Amino acid sequence: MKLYYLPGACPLATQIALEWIGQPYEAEAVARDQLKQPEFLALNPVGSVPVLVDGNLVLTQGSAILEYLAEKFPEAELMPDTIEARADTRRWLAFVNSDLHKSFSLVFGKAGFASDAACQDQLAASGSAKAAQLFAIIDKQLEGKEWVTGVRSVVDPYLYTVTRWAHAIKLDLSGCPNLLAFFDRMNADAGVQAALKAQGLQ
Ligand SMILES: N[C@@H](CCC(=O)N[C@@H](CS)C(=O)NCC(=O)O)C(=O)O
Repeated sequence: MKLYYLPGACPLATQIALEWIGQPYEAEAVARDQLKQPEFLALNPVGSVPVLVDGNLVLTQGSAILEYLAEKFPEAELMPDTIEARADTRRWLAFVNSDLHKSFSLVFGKAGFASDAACQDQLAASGSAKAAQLFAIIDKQLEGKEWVTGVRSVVDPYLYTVTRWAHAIKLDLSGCPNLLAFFDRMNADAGVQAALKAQGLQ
């Protein structure tokens, strides 16, 4: 298995999951300017990471990759057994992937949505405000829980990754004590530390 990533971007979630799974894999950093070059576009026509290559399978979209890994390696217990618990896990995965991650796209990818500097600032401000609202929701969900759904799952590395972004843009998370405690626990996790080290982030 081979993971293509940009250091600290959303494939960090995939790499943490791979570390938790504990099977051999390779990881290759892709330079940002390579993402839109023909060689990489042949892997992912969108020109974004993560991309996971496993034998003949070339898989894109972080949430699909996380679910694939959880299904391929059930012994890692990153997806629960019952249909209801799996649905709940997918719901929080979608929340992080489609809602939280997307609000950061307005911050980090603002130049892709507007050319005017004032519009870009407005987009970044709206994205940050939306992220803050969404973090407050997931903070409530984490109340009394070690993991987002109550048990460790593919959601946790993704939430950790976007919370790193929140810290990077100095988003005020002081009203989210459960999220901050979750972030500290994840920082202390051996798999998280291994993934950070592999991506040159510590
Ligand atoms: N919908 C995709 C989005 C992936 C995505 O936004 N990747 C970012 C990094 S977090 C990226 O590659 N950005 C570089 C670019 O789009 O040029 C997914 O969930 O995997």
